[in-house]
This record gives sequence, structure tokens and C-alpha cells, in this order.
Amino acid sequence: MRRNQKSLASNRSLWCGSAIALVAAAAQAQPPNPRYQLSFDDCVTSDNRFVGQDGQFQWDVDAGCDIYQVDLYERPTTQTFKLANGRFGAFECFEYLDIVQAKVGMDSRFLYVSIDLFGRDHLTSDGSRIEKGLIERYGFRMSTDPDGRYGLLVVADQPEVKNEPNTVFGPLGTFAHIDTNGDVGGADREGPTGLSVTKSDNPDEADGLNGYDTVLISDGRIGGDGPRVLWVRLNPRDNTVVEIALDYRTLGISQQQLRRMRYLEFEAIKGGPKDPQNYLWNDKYTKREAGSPNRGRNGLSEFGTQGCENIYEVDTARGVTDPN
Ligand SMILES: [Ca+2]
Ligand SMILES: [Ca+2]
Ligand SMILES: [Ca+2]
Repeated sequence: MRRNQKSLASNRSLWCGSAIALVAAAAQAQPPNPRYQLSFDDCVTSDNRFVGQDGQFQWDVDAGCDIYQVDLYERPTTQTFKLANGRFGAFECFEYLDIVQAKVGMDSRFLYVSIDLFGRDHLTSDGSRIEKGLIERYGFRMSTDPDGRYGLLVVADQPEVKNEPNTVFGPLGTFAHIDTNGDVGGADREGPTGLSVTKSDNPDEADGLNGYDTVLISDGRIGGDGPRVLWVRLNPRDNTVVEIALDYRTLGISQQQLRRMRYLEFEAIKGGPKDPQNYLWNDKYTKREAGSPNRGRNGLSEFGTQGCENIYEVDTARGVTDPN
């Protein structure tokens, strides 16, 4: 599915100033059961299995689901894609990287994010499926700015195994990083810049890029040893869903400030450019450096590569919340 993109002037986030001047509130309440107010659907790749080269199974990506130009990716597969039987597909698929739907909600204290994956299995070309669970990295980004500038990156690493039991909210493996100098979306200060201006369009977008440059929360605690504000669990009723809760109130963010962070990205990532300083990926990598799962000419991708290059084993979804 295609999504409309707007290119608006950047709008300095309040996260930067207020999140660093932290309020060291004493309370460290466990999150209650999350409540969600909005949901965003994503393309599904795991059900795109076809019989390809030499009778092996392959998976292709639906048209319009992976758009490098606007940093939107649908690549829950291994890197190499081959043309077979008229379809351009990879030879392995990761159900636990394939985002199906994301949800967000908030109450007077917590922000909740839910990421629903297609399944828990690793699917291979010989038709076998191996259950792995949610063993990769899942997270979200949010900003007041459509380009993502001055925003926040929140991740939960290996929610399947970090906390026990994994269906109860725990802090281990959760991190948050912020973009203090506003170069997420592009580092060029004078030329063309923004979400839809890539390194291929303007090489200066990558100059000195440091993405989400500063660690805010480690293993759930502000600064690593402060109050506990970030939690993760698998949904107790559905073990293909990861839920993240952020105690924004203890972090010193007002509900009004949180509501202004309307531009959301959700991600599941195994390979690819995981480092927080690599965002946005279409500024970090040119088209050819990024590769693509979309079919082009001569049995290659739209960018002349054999499928994905540096941006691989990753799925993202995008959502914009209503103003107010
Ligand atoms: Ca997906
Ligand atoms: Ca850019
Ligand atoms: Ca930065």
C-alpha cells in the first residue's frame, strides 16, 4: 500500500530540551494493561510464498510496499533476491520480522506501542519452518517533525528472552536514543533535505550524519541508573505481539507534548543498519548501497542489485496521529 508523504518545514521537538532536563520522579510503577487508541496496518510478505528457482520456495514483496525514496521498507527476508517464474523473490522469510499491524495508545502516565508480527517462524526455501520467536529488535520512532528531526528512537532487543517471564513487563533490553542535532531526515543544512531527499539525490545528506546520537534510556532506566521508565513484554494472549510501555510522565514529558509527536515509525530489524547513528537509512545509503526487493530489469532489482544490500532483514511501518 502506498502512503502519502508530506514535506513540511522542520519543527523543533520538545523532546530534546525537556527530555534531557529530566525529572527524577521517585515512582517506578509497573505499567498496567496497555490501552490502544490507534492502529496502522502494514504490508504482509510472509504469505507471498511461491515456487521459484529449482522448485525452491521464494517470497516476493508486494508492489508499493517498499519505497526507499521515503525510507519505508518491507524486507523481512534474507538479502539475495532472484527472478524465477516471473517473480523476484528471496529464499528465506522471517515471520517474526514481518510487521502486520502497529498500535499506539496512551493514558495519563504511559505511552503504549504494540507491534504485531506475522508469526514466530523462520521459513526456508525447502519448505521447513523453524520456530524462533520474537528474538530480534523491535521498536518505534516518534517526532513532532515529519522528517523525524529531534525525535526519539525506542527499541526492545530480544523481547522473547531478555525478561522472565517474557509476558510480564520488564526493563531488560529496552533502550531509547534521541537526535539532539536534528539531522535525522538529512544532514544537509543548505541544500535539498528531508525524508524524501536521499543520499542518491544529495550526497550531503550523509555528511557527518549521526542520527539518534545520544542514549537516553538503558535497560529501562533513565541514564542507565535512574528511574525505570521503559518496559517490554510479549502480549500474554498473543505471542506474536510485542508491547512497549514508556512512562513519559516520569521522563518529564507532558501529555500535550507527547501528542505533538505525531509522526511515528515502527520497525522490526535483524540485520541492516541497526546502529542508532545510521538513521535515516536513505540518507546513510545510496540506492545501490541500499539495494531493493523490488523487481527491475535484467533479473535484478529496481536499483540494479541482486536484491537487498545494506538495508536488509528489516520491516518498517508508518503512522501519523491526529493533531490535538
Ligand atoms: Ca510487513
Ligand atoms: Ca534525507
Ligand atoms: Ca543526530
